[in-house]
Amino acid sequence: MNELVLSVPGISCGHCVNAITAEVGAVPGVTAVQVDLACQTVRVTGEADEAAVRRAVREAGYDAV
Ligand SMILES: [Cu+2]
Repeated sequence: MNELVLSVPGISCGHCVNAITAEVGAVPGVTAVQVDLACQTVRVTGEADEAAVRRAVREAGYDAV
């Protein structure tokens, strides 16, 4: 992957943004994480394994659609 955009309906506040940014940012190969609170999307840039990114979102407590 170079860029992956996930829809994560559970994002509702700055805490969610911080939690997801921290978990996904820790995935090997991820170079940037942008969480859009208004659109409830997570844009991930880098050469990371998509399954690992999705797992990180889950570990943060959210479900990617
Ligand atoms: Cu929140």
